[in-house]
Amino acid sequence: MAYTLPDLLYAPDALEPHMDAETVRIHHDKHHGGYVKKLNAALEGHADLVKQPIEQLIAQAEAIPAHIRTAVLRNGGQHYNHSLYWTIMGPGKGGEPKGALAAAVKKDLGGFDAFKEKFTKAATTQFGSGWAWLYLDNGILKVGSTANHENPLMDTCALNGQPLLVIDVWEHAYYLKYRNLRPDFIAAFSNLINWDAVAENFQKAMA
Ligand code: MN3
Repeated sequence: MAYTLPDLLYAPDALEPHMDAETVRIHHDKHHGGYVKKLNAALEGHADLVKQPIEQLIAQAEAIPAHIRTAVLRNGGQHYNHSLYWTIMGPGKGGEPKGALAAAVKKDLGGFDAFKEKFTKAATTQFGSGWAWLYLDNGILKVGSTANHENPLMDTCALNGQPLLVIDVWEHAYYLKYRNLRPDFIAAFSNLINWDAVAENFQKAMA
């Protein structure tokens, strides 16, 4: 048993022109694939840990033996974050949330424009490598960012809750096409957000 790299739900060139095929290919196969390999290597001889869903594995730092904790949280966090990232994008997406999610965005964040502003700011101002999130904290939608591999599922993270939507702002996510222009990548990303998938994550998190 081992953790596996999930297949993309679309062709690598399907997100053009907002995200180029070469970035998607390298990012998925090499970067995400590399985290999965390193995660499995760190967990060799720990079959009890490997049988947990990735969400559970990374949630409690103290439950991971100290000598492999850093490697498991880093690579396991990256495995979880990227797995979510691929599923909340799609070709011909973008637009705005509908239904219950739209209502919650209005109630908790002040509406879609306010969400967009908060999310863009979180992604733009994250210093160095990291992620920006829309997540559910005790039934309340929140926006925030994390450094490196961290995510709101981890009890070691400053944010707490269930991740719904994420953008990768590591340079490997955009540098081939956007070079140093992270804000241009973040703006283009809004054309890729699969709000139906985010709404599904919202429903599950509310249940
Ligand atoms: Mn990445």
